[in-house]
Amino acid sequence: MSALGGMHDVVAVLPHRADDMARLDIVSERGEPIVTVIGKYNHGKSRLLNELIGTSVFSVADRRETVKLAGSVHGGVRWLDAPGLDADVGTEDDRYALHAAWLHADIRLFVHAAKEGELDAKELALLAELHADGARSRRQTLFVLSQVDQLADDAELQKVRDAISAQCPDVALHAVSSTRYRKGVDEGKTLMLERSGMPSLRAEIDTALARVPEARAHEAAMLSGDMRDELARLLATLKQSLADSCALQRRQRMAFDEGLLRIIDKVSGDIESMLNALGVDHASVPDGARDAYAITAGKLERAHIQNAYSRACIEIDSFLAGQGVIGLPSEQQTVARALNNVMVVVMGVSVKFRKDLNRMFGTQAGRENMRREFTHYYERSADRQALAALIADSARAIEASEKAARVLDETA
Ligand SMILES: Nc1nc2c(ncn2[C@@H]2O[C@H](COP(=O)(O)OP(=O)(O)O)[C@@H](O)[C@H]2O)c(=O)[nH]1
Ligand SMILES: [Mg+2]
Repeated sequence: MSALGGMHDVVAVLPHRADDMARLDIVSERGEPIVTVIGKYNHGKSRLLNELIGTSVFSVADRRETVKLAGSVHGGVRWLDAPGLDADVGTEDDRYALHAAWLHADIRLFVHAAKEGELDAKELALLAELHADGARSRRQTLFVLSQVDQLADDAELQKVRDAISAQCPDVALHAVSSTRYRKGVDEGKTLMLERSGMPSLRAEIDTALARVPEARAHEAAMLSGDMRDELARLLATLKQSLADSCALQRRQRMAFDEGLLRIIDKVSGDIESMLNALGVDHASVPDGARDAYAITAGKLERAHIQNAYSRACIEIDSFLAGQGVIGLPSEQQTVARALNNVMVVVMGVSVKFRKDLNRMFGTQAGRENMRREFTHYYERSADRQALAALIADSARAIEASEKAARVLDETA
């Protein structure tokens, strides 16, 4: 059961914080403190846990045995047996279990068998990582030098201690032998029991356990504080970019509105002067059959009007093209490509009569209609739509981040 509602809301916004959220969830649950063994396989991890608990819960073998993360609660502590840390046998399951061990542990028992002597590169790297994490999270790591009965004598043990201390100077080594401990318990040999190192390791673990509540509180505050800071920075960035996009959207629209008014006024003015210069209206006088091949006054005027109209359309069209209104929105397009043109849709293909030009350019209603229609297509153009989508995305991201921030605020 998760202690944190809305964990997904945070991970959705900060995906790289999934582990931190999982850890925050664990420390917020206020379950038993968790002690986990970590180290290479066959170094006596499972057996160590069994002896610490006092019963054989975890399977011990010379083979590589512990694959899954196994856990057991004893004396108010959850003990976790992690799979061995071995590069050559690292399956997907192992990595998952190791990862889980890392996430769950409040106290890490780093186990290294004495007979192996020095730490190898992989162990050193892990130990360094554990200590770096400990400095940040206050999670504790105890170094257990295991199976010390396998060394010939105390001088041998001292050699191993010296070698490891040279590798990691600030680390306290807890030398133990599970075999000696078992023998001491079974045969009632107090000295053997003391020499197993297990009672003093157990005392160290108890001291560390006493510090877990304080460490968890620190870790919870640190994790939620870090993530809230990160969210606050993210929100500031998102809000700034939303504000920038909205300002750009307004600026573009103002420039378009101004430009469109100017061009409509200009072409309307040109057409008005052209119409004023014309004399008698010949265009509306229909041509008779005998005029089929003659140049009539009516034909001339119609050609004149069509010319003026085309010029006006070209001027408006080039303004629109400069504003990114290139063609019709995709859902409005037809198979006839020549018709996929905003000018054609708004203005029609041809105009032959003075009254048509007047209706379009000479009246307030006609000019208002052009303004409304062209503005509509401007807002439907690709660039404007992309900007609107960007704004919608930013708004959604801000909403999601604010939701995540509320979840984290509840943990504070
Ligand atoms: N001599 C000796 N053998 C041990 C000791 N602890 C564990 N072993 C043996 O080492 C082998 C591996 O132990 P295990 O706990 O399964 O190691 P793990 O793979 O790290 O979990 C087993 O055969 C254990 O019986 C110890 O303190 N002394
Ligand atoms: Mg094991």
